[in-house]
Amino acid sequence: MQLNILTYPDPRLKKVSKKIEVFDEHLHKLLDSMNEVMFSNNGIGLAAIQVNYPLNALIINLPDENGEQSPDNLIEIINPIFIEQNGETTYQEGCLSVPGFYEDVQRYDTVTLKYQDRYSNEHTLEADGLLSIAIQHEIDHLLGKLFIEKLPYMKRKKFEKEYKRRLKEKKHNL
Ligand code: QAP
Ligand code: CO
Repeated sequence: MQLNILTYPDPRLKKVSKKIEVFDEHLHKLLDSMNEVMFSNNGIGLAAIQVNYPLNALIINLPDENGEQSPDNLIEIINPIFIEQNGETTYQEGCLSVPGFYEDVQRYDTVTLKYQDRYSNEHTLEADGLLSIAIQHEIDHLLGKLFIEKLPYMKRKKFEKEYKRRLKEKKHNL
């Protein structure tokens, strides 16, 4: 399955993703292909909508203490719902759909969520640290939101100016 990553300002990134009802081979193929495209682009998190499938599915694969990603640490999250969100933290985030940009974003410190795996089995997960941030970032994608929308006004303005400048530069170089 050949997947391409949508990048800002693609309007398809603004769609609200739909609940997954069928846990079949098609879903498994999509998740496997998402994992491939995330890994080959040096990502640690990816939502299905970023590859043009507006479905409530996301994957996260955080590096270990040696900075290495392992298939053992892949988490596949389908139809997530937050059941608790506590505290406050700030982290410099990036996104495969906003390549080359990193900015501080404010999030909850810890989250608890319910979700399903690829076989439709239900799980509850309590997350803190980088996992908590990654989950919140990816669930925002399911709602059609990007991290740049959480920036304070002036930082957002600065981002838009710089991003447009880089897009023009890229086009010019084609
Ligand atoms: C979301 O982000 C996230 O700009 C996943 O040129 C963000 O995988 C999880 C990436 C913050 C936890 C904390 C970004 C790759 C990857 C780029 C990513 C780039 C190449 C971002
Ligand atoms: Co993202």
